[in-house]
Amino acid sequence: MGTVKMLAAVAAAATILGGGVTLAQAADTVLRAADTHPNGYPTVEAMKYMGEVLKEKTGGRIEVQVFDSHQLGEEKETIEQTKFGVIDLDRVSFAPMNNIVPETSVVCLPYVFSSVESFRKVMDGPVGEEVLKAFEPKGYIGLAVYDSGARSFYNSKRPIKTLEDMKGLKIRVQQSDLFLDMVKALGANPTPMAYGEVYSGLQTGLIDGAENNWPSYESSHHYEVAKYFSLDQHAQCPEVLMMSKISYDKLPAEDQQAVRDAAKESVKKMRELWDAQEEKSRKIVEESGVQINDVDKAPFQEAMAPIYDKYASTPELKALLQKIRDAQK
Ligand code: GTR
Repeated sequence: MGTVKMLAAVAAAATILGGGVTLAQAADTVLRAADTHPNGYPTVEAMKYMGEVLKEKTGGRIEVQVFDSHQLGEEKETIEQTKFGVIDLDRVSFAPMNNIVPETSVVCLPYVFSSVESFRKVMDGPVGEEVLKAFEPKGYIGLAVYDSGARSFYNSKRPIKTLEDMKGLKIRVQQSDLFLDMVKALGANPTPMAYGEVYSGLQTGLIDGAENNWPSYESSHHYEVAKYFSLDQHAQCPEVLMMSKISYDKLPAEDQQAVRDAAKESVKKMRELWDAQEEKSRKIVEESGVQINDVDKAPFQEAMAPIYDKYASTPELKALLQKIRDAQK
């Protein structure tokens, strides 16, 4: 077999074996993209879509190769690797960026958005742009904000109806001081842990519960080992699609713009996928016998209110919080 033919065969085999992975033959640049979620999850699909748009915009010169299911590491690790240009594109939650980009904490503050509509309205406007821009001095290009619904608590012990029910529960949180403080303020014991370790943590009783949205609760199978889901919806902490500044700076200006445009175009796609997935995941969870309850949110909101001062501490962050509030009026 000639070298070219052999390469083609290898590429074809890799395409089959790698699931969603496509190997570019003609592309000059292949951007390596990381996501913790499995193939088919809205964020993964949105990133693949972004790759298709980008390929089209650059006449096939740039492709995106998506590594799903935390193949490239847990979020904390991919964030570090992205900083050094080992990973080009990274899709992570705002939460593990909270300690790096303080503006993201303001967006993740408890009950800062009154609804999904107001979240979308705010993030589509100047506030969204301001927050994405804040990634840059830290070594990342913030390309797009993706939906992530609302996060609620779930656990293996009891339904959470009042603050009293939170007392003493060991709750896994993302690696974020804000989330640590939120859980503390509610009287529970926060345990920071990587996403990939939560299932076994729940199973072995190392933790009693965690918090997340419907699609993550379902796709991670946490609902099989933590059967009480309490709809307190404490945070609408979104996802970010970001690029390594090192990788970005290597591209000519025209391609940089194409990356930005492709990412922006994927937001609409992500929302369609998200809305459908939320419904689907909720149904799967409901049918599995999970006990779901509503929560009177007022006492939760009140208990967490003091956190606002800590995370909207500087005049700039206070101003950002005010803009988020004003944009919802
Ligand atoms: C999900 C988010 C993931 C990850 C996960 C977690 O909602 O999409 O990127 O951050 O939460 O709780 O670690």
